[in-house]
Amino acid sequence: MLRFLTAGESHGPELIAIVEGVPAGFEVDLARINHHLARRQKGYGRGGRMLIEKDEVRPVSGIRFGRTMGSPVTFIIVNRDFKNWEKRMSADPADAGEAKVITRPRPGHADLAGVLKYNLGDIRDVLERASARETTARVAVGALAMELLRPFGIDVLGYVVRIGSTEAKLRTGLEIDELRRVTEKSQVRVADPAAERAIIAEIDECKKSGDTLGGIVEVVATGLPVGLGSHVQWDRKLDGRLAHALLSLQAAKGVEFGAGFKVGQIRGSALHDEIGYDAAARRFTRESNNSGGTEGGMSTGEPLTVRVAFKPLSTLMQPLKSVDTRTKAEAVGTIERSDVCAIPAAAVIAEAVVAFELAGAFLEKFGGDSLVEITRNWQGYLEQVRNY
Ligand code: EPS
Repeated sequence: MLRFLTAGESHGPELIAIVEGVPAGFEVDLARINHHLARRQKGYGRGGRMLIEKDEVRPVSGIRFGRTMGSPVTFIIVNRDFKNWEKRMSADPADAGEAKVITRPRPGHADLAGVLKYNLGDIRDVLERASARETTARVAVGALAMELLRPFGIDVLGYVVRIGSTEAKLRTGLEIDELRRVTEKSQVRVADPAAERAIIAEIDECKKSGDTLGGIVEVVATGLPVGLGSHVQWDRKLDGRLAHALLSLQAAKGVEFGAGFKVGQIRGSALHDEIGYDAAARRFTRESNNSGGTEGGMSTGEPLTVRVAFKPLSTLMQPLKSVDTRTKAEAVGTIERSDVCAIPAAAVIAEAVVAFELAGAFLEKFGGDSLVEITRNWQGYLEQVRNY
């Protein structure tokens, strides 16, 4: 079973991820992993923090001479900003007087529920871990998962389809490589230059007025074999697992596959993806992909398409009404340095999360402890499906 934990506070010394269940013999290119971390740092609308950080993994276990050994893989990522927070984030009780206690919770943030649940006096004890800084570790884990999917020709890409009031045209029909090339060049990860201009203007407007913007990202995965996940038990359904993982992302509020929420308004005759057979390729085909690549909780073999809606960031420079938790007097939410819009980064993060869940489902299907063993199982299954 592939699983991971992350640890670390936003302004603490380091972020850590431990990934367990990684089979042996897979090539891991740290430059590729760091490339994904750099992608996550980009995007129009970020605040000052991204000028301080330069995220890179330091591998401390599980990889030797560029290959996995079968043991847990641990990555450490340094928070460069920690040098500005050493006293305020110190583990030493002698430094307790250095911190300014935060008592004005931001509507929309983990602040209020967190201090009540954990019985904490200082909101910082909650916000440090609730922060989306944690997604750096998740991108490192997802990038490792991509290394596990790579030998099997599975490719995963995230991009932006909406920010605020602007919807980006999708340019359907683009191959994933071309979509990658186009969205990678965009400052907001869209494949639509007109939408990009409108989005940048809206971000600028929000920055001026102290507001924030949410949006929707889409992740597509190609090269999946039919049959990842299973219909037989609720917690083995691939779409269910993906939705769980994606909704665990900071600020994520909705997930949809394929035609998504529109399925409720389209007739069955128009919605379901009719089945054909390509005798030369010995494979079943589909005339559409409204399912988003899953039926019955299993991959269909068509591209997986999933979208995630993220709410606008809850740190507002024009703060909303709140209450001081100590005095119970009316107040406004705390102002912290933050971003106006982090949706371009969210596309990279959602992509990583999807990659991890797919790698987990792939390893469950084709099980084994080494690349050689898994490859044999995978090839045998593909042949079985072709001969069906
Ligand atoms: C975040 C607030 C900002 C963001 C941060 C997430 O950080 P800071 O308070 O240090 O300015 O930059 O995101 C990251 C640090 C990151 O690496 O993405 C928040 O409150 O969630």
